[in-house]
Amino acid sequence: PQTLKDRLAELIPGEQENVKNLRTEHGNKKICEVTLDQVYTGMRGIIGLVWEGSVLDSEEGIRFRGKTIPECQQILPKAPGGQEPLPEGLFWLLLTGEVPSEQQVRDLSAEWAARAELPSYIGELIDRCPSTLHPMAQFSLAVTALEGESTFSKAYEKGINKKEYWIYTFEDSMNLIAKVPGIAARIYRNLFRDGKVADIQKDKDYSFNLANMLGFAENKDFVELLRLYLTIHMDHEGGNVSAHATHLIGSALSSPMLSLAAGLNGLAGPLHGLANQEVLRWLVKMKETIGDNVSEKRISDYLWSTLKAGQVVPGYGHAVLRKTDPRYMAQREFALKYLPEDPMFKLVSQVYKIAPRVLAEHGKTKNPYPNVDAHSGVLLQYYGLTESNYYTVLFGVSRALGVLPQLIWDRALGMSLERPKSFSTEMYKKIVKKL
Ligand code: CMX
Repeated sequence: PQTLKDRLAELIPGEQENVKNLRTEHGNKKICEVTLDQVYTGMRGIIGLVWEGSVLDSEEGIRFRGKTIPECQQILPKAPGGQEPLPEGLFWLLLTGEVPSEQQVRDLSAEWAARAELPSYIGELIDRCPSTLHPMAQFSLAVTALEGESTFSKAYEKGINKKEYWIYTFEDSMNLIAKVPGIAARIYRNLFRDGKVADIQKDKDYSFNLANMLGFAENKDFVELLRLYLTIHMDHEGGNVSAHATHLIGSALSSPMLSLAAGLNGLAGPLHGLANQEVLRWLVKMKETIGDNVSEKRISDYLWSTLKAGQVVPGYGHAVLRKTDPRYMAQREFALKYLPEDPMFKLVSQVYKIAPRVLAEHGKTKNPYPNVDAHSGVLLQYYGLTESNYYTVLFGVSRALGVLPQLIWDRALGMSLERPKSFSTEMYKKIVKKL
C-alpha cells in the first residue's frame, strides 16, 4: 500500500490549487466583524485561523475531517482483537482527509516504532531533572532539546527551496511523534517507578508501546483505554492554546520541535490541559472532605465552596463548547463498560448530575457542562496510574499527533508569519470615539 508521505505528496498540489482559487475568487470578502469586547476577552469568536483537521461546533462538539467521535470509533482501524480506534488512524485522517486501510495503519505503527529511539543526550537531560520539576516542564524541556535532531533546521541553515519545507516538517513531525512516548515514559519511570523503561516492540502499535514503557501493558483494558485516550485528545481545531501556540511558533519557521514545545507549554496551563490533573485532585479532596456515598446536597455544597473561594470548577466550562463535550461522553461510555462500580467513577457521575445546575445558578460560565478533562483522570487512576501531576503528559503525547498534521499543511500551503495587529487602550479609546 501507499505510504503516508507518498499520499501526502499527491494531495498537496491539488490543495494548493484549491486554496489559491478560493483566495482569488473570494479573497477580499468580509467573513467576521470584531467588537472591542472580543479584543479584551481572549479574541473569543474572532475568525482568523485555518485548521484543516477538525472543526468544533459549539453544540455538537468536534468533527475530525467531518467525522464525529462515534463515527471515528466505528470506521478507524483497530488493533487485532481490539475495539477502540488506533490513534495512528486518526493521524492519517487528520493529515490526508482519508480513512486509512488496516495495512496502512499497521505500517504507520511500524514506522513510528522504527523511529522511536531517543538520542542519549535526551535521556541524560531527563535523568538530570530534579524530581520536584513538574513532569510537563520536563516533557517540554526534552522536546525542545530534540531540536538537535531537526532535519528542518539543518536544511534551512544550508538553504532550501520553500517548496521543500513540508518534506522536512513531515520528517521532523514523524520523528517527534515516534519519540514522545519514550520521553513521556522516561519521565514517568524516573519520577514514580524504578527509572527503567522497556524497549519499543517493533511489531506493536503506538499505544501498546506507550503503555508498555509506562509499565501498564499487562492490562489489555488499559492499552485499549490508551488507544481511545490518545485518539480523542489529539485535536480540537486551531484556536485552543496548544494548537494555536504550535501554529504560531511554526509560522516563524521555528522547527516542529520548537513549535511543539511551545504547544506543550501552553497545554501545561490549568485553564487548558492541566485541568485533568486539577480534576482528580479536586475529586480526591472532595472525597476526603465529605466522605463516600454522599448526598447530592453535600456535593452541591462542595461545588459552592469551590466557587465561593473564587476558584474554577476544574473540568467544567469551555471557550467554545456549550454542551457536554463528546470526548467526555466517549470516556463515560468506556467507564460504564469497564469500571461501572469504581467509586471515583460514581463520584464523577454524581458531579455530572449536579455541577451543571450549580454552575448555571452561579451564573458566570457560559457553559456549565463537563469538558474532556472532567473524566480522563478517573479512568487512569482506576488502572493504577494514580500520579495526577503526570496526566497532562499523556494529553501532550496525544496533542502532538493533532497539531503536527496542521504544521505540515502550514508549510505545504506556504502559510505566512502570524502577526495580528495590537493597539494600546489609549489608542482603542481614540478608535472607538471615531465610530
Ligand atoms: N468554574 C467556575 N467559573 C467558571 C468556570 C468553571 N468551570 N468556567 C468559566 N467560569 C467563569 C470564568 O472564570 C469567567 O469568570 P470571570 O468573568 O470572573 O472572568 C466566566 O465564568 C465566563 O467565562 P466563560 O466565557 O464561560 O469561559 P472562558 O471561555 O473564558 O474560559 C475555560 C473557558 C475552559 C478556561 C473555563 O471554563 C474554565 O476555567 N474551566 C475550568 C478549567 C478547565 O476545565 N479547563 C479545561 C478546558 C478544556 C481543555 O482545554 O483541556
